[in-house]
Amino acid sequence: QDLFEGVDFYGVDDLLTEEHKLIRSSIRDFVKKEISPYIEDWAQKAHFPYEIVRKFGEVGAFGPQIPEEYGGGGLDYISYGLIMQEIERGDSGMRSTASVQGSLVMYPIYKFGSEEQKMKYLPKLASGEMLGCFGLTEPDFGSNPSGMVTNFKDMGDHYLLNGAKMWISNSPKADIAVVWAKNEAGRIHGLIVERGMEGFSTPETHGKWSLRASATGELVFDNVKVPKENLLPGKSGLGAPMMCLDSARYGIAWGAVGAAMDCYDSARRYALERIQFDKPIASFQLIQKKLAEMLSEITKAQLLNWKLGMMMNEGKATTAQISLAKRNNVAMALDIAREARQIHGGMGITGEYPLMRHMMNLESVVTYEGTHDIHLLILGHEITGIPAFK
Ligand code: TGC
Ligand code: FAD
Repeated sequence: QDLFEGVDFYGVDDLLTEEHKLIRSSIRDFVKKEISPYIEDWAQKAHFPYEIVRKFGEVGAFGPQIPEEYGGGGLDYISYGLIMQEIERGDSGMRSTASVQGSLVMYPIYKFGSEEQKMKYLPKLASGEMLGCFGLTEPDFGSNPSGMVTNFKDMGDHYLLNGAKMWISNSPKADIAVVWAKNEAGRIHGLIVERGMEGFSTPETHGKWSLRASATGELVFDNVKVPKENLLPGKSGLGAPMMCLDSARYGIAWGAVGAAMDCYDSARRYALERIQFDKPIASFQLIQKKLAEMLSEITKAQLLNWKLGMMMNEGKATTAQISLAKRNNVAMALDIAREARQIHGGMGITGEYPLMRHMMNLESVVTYEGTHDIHLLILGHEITGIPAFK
């Protein structure tokens, strides 16, 4: 049974509105009912539960920050963060499905798309009638996306797209892909590629030890004819996908706190119940130290998220501020998952408890959307004015 009630040592709830709390409790209930009872089984079997897509649509998990006129939730960034936090409390792979759809597929169509593109895709993506994915990373260009070789040529009445993307969340099941590719002049543009276009395939990536309940795959383009109206007209250059990443990284900063809370909550309960040397292990100082440090780090991360969310609401948050939160909170969650796993002793390696699953998931989260070290370099750039990437 899922007994989770949230972690709030500093009364961070006082900073939330009644609407924020209602949204959080509806997503928390959704996770308890639709994700927690099944997630271990899905993860053990490396099964992506496709039916969750419609359910996420119904509960408002897709594009909560997109205006209502396009089917989104019309909510603020604190609400968006809370939704990501609650879903990732259930599982990082489930949060991936939701955050890719909202921040990496709906956001670029909303921000850079034509009115026709917005009306055609956004309501269906919001409701879960359609699933999308985001293709930036390539086999030879991960941290350095500006080197991408996927390209399109202007053939007069259409574009001809060639290349391949790798490590793409949702790709094996996606109806559309927002793909970043270079034109003949080497300028990066976004294109909407639809399943069924000739020469477009999405082979699944198997054998992952992480995000096992999320479907990951490639995007392969072999002379794909893309209609001209599928180019996102609003922005070109690397800045366009990077703006999407700002929004998604923000959601991850909140999501990671959800995973950390779940590990802490499980460790606290287990430590109080598990007897060794005739006492609950919670009575030993070393266990108390672990729990106290977990609570301290979660509390700091909650405050960081809330302030960052307020800056996002005002449109003032910078890429470096988002990097700081993504980097800090994911590393914090990974450390807590490892410590919580130890508190559970041997039981911690089983699917009876969520620790090992969170821990393995977070190894992806600390890598995708910019690795831990790339975010450090983004901060280094901000501090010194000197980019150290190349
Ligand atoms: P750099 O020279 O710094 O910038 C190139 C151009 O882009 C502009 N720009 C931004 N614009 C708006 N917002 C941002 N956040 C921006 N960041 C950069 C910049 O101003 C410049 O514009 P212009 O007009 O001067 O040309 O670029 P660089 O090539 O040196 O690379 C910088 C670096 C390393 C920081 C960046 O490329 C990076 O962040 N790399 C990490 C790649 C990454 O995060 N990939 C994520 C792939 S998607 C994913 O992982 C989804 S997982 C989802 C899930 O399952 O939940
Ligand atoms: P590399 O860039 O090869 O990095 C390898 C190592 O080198 C890292 O430790 C890195 O920090 C380090 N490194 C690289 N450059 C430097 C430098 N200049 N200085 C110091 N160290 C450096 N991408 C998408 O486009 N869409 C998705 O939906 C998506 N989903 C994903 C899902 C999963 C499960 C995973 C694992 C990845 C996903 N990604 C996705 C890709 C992800 O964004 C990349 O894996 C990530 O950006 C890192 O790229 P890479 O794996 O090629 O590693």
